[in-house]
Amino acid sequence: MMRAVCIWGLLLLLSLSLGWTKAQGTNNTRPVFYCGGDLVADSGFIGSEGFPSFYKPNTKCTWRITVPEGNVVTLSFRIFDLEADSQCRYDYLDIYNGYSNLVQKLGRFCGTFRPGTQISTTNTMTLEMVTDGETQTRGFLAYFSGTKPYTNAVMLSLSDELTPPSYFPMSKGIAQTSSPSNGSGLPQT
Ligand SMILES: [Ca+2]
Repeated sequence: MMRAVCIWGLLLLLSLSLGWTKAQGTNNTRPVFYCGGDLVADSGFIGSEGFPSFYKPNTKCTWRITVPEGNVVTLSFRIFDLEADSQCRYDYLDIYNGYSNLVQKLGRFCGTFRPGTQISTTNTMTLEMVTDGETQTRGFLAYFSGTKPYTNAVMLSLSDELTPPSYFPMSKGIAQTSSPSNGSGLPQT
């Protein structure tokens, strides 16, 4: 009887300590960014190795994003800071429309100008970051999410409609004719 109690006590202690260590592991909310990897999720953050610390020289990191089947990958950059060059010859980030670097390239990016939102046509997207031996900066931080293809189409067409047409300037003349001018010349005494 005494032995049974001891075993149960031991098991309880064991499960508590296991639960505690597990909680410690998951409580760490700040994500750690590695050089490449497979990201399979509905959504999440992706960043250059060691972000927000400076990235490393002479590296080539490849990330593959996979969102649920039937969705497309929408990638929006929060921070972008790679060594600047007009032709992105030194450090750059390539984004591919699929699960490898052999498919259509959506773009090559470098410098500090934040790229626009990247959207794939399937549920996968590949990012490849290459750095040379000199000059490192902060790198990038982006948020990816799986979205329905038609949602993106609606959003894009909406944003087109909301953009005011540039061929219709708001001239000052129109504003002046609409301002009230009645009562002028008639003193209220
Ligand atoms: Ca560099």
